[in-house]
Amino acid sequence: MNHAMLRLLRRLPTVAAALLAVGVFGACSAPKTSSAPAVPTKVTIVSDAATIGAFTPPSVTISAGHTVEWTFQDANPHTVTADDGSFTSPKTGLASGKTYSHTFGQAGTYNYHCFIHPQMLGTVVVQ
Ligand SMILES: [Cu+2]
Repeated sequence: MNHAMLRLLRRLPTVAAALLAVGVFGACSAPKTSSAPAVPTKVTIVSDAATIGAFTPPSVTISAGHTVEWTFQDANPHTVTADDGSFTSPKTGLASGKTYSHTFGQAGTYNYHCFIHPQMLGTVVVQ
């Protein structure tokens, strides 16, 4: 074994310890957002004699950064359209079996409606 290689071998424990320290520190300082994504909050869109359709439940409360998933369960097409236009499912409408999801990054109260049936109303409260 030559002299240079011997020197390297002597330094290996130091190098390994340094790498380990970086690894442990990195794991501890990892942002909490890297954990598995939260299960989306579900809203179902069903037929309703009074309004032609309904969001069930009409109001949900979630934490900022979380997602609401709407499931269309009516043969008639509906939309999920923010009153302020900040999000919408396709305005031609989605019907039974389709889903639409939106992730809310900012706290606030988001009122939405069905573009086809304006009397269908819902609210997402983001805390
Ligand atoms: Cu509708």
